[in-house]
Formats: sequence, C-alpha cells, structure tokens
Amino acid sequence: MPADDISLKLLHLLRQAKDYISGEELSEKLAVSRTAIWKRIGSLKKEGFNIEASTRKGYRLIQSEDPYGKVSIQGRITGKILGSSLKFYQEVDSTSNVLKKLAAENAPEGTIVISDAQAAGRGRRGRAWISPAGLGIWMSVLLRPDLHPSQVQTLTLAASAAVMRALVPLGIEGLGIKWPNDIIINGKKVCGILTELSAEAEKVDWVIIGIGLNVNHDHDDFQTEIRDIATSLRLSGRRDSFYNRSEIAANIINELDAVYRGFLDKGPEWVVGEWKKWNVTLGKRVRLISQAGTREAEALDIAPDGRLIVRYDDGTTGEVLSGEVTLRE
Ligand code: BTX
Repeated sequence: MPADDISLKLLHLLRQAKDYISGEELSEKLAVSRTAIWKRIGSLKKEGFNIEASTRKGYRLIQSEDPYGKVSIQGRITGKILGSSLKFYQEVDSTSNVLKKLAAENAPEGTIVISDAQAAGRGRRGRAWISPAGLGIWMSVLLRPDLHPSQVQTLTLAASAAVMRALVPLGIEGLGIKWPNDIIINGKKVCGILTELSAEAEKVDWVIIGIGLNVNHDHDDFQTEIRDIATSLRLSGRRDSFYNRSEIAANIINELDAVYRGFLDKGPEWVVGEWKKWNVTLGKRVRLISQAGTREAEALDIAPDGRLIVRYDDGTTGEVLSGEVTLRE
C-alpha cells in the first residue's frame, strides 16, 4: 500500500473514533507496523492536523477545520485522471517550474504540484503572479493529451470552465470568464491560468496548466500595484470567514478531471459550450492588444480551437489566437 493511502485511511479511522484509538488497533486495522503508524501520525501533525498522543491511550484527533495540505486535498479527490500523484510544498519558485522538471523525468499524466507560497510565480509573457503564503491556491497540473499543438488553447478554456464549475456553487455574484484565461469578479481578476506546452512538430509531449486563485486575501494583502485590479473570493464573497482552500483546490481538480474527460470524449466544441456558459467577453466591445498593435472590435464567438472571432470596426472579421483583451462597455 503506498504511504499516501495509509495516511488517508489513518485519518479516516481517527475521525471515526472521535476519541483515543490505540496504536495497536490502528496497526491491526491498517495492516502496517506501529512504527509506520507513528511515522504517519508525525507527518499528519506536520501538515497541521491537531493529534494528541498518549502512551497509554493512543492517538486522538482534535476535530477542527482541515489544514491546507496534501492529505486534506487528496482525501477529497474523486476524479479518475487528475491527482493520482499530488505533491504539496510550503514554498517553491513556481509550481509550474517544479512540474516541468517532473514532466522531464516522465511523471505521469495527472501529476499535480501545489504550494502554499510561490517566490517567483509566473503569469504570461514574463509577467509576475503574486503568490503569498496562507491566502491562495497556486497549483499546476500535468496533462499528456494526444493532440496537435494547435489544439492546446482549448485546454486553457477547459481549465477556466473547470474553475468556474468549482466556484459557482459558492454563490459569489459577478463571476465570469474573460477570454482567454482570466476569471473575474465584477471586472477584477480573481484567478489567472497559464498554459505551457512541450511538443514535437505534430504532437504534444506535455501540457502544464498553472492555476492561481486568490482565496482569502483581504484588501491589504494585495500589493499596491495590483490592489485595484485584483480581488479574492473572500473580498467578493463571504467576508466574515475564511474559505477552505483544501476543499476548493480539490473541487477544482475534480472539475478539471471531468472537463478534461469531456474534452477527450466529446471534443472541443463541448468544451467551448461549457466555457460559453460563463463568458463575459462575447457580444462585448473589446480592445485587442497584441504585438501588431491595438485594435478595437466586437467579440462575436469562440472557435473550437479556442480562437476569439471578432468583427473589426471596418466590417472585416478575424480570428485572434492570443493577446490581451480589455472589455469596453
Ligand atoms: P497574466 O499574465 O494574465 O496576469 C499577470 C498580471 O496579473 C500581472 O502583470 C499583474 O498585473 C496581475 N497579477 C499578478 N498577481 C496577481 C494576483 N495574485 N491576482 C490578480 N492579479 C495579479 C495570469 O497571467 C496567469 C497566472 C498563473 C499563475 C499560476 S499559479 C500556479 C502556476 N505557477 C506559476 O508560476 N504560475 C501559475
């Protein structure tokens, strides 16, 4: 039995027991040595679970909200592909960088890296993604789809649709997706998605989807340069208590698993349909900023490969693969 599985089952037994349960009983039920139990208890405590140990009576879990960590997240994963291997860190430079190294060492599809903080979180085009400890979800997911590189943009749409499916039940007003990769609440960015790939001419080797979600930030937790453009779930939703990051991270993983499988089974049109349910871009006037310059247009539709279809002011239409979009009312 892999170590992770023992930790999950151990936690389950401690929860069920509600009071002390002896090391002996745990070791019998899990069919591992008492030393193995003792080691797992140590790592659960390190993750932040409040477990009391008594030489006479055994172990007891003081029930409280789960800490943010590997076991809390993994215990909620129900998907088939994503999360089979999950690595959790307190701080890394960037979860996508860590995962790139694992991808180069042949890590399997579905491997996930999450960190409580990132010292050098990355956005697109060399921009920074500010990722302090204790406040957000910073995670990267490894996919190995059998795709042509030109089809990968649809996966960015799949990821934003999945994040929306996980956030909608929280009941926060004003949530929407701005093409291609921003999740916004009333115009402010709450989540950014960075898709990176490695491919040969015709075939993708891996795709890494990096998701950064601001969860429990208060106004002052944002650095001044992004204070006016950024928001968090807590700032826009339930102000009086903290959101459970383990639960939200697991929900995002589970939804991404479902949307990814939908993409593989039903095709890109289905993903675009999911994405459109929450888009705030189509039908709006947009300002397109690309290397070629800035142009205004009306956003008409999304092509199955993820391109934005627009009508320029001179009446011609075009398809935009990437670039910045500013919504104009
Ligand atoms: P982006 O290029 O669309 O957005 C980056 C811009 O967003 C920055 O220039 C800044 O203005 C603003 N910004 C920076 N930090 C935040 C924040 N915390 N909240 C809101 N706005 C912010 C978006 O890129 C893609 C971000 C992906 C981040 C994930 S986290 C896990 C993974 N690891 C990693 O290094 N990146 C990804």
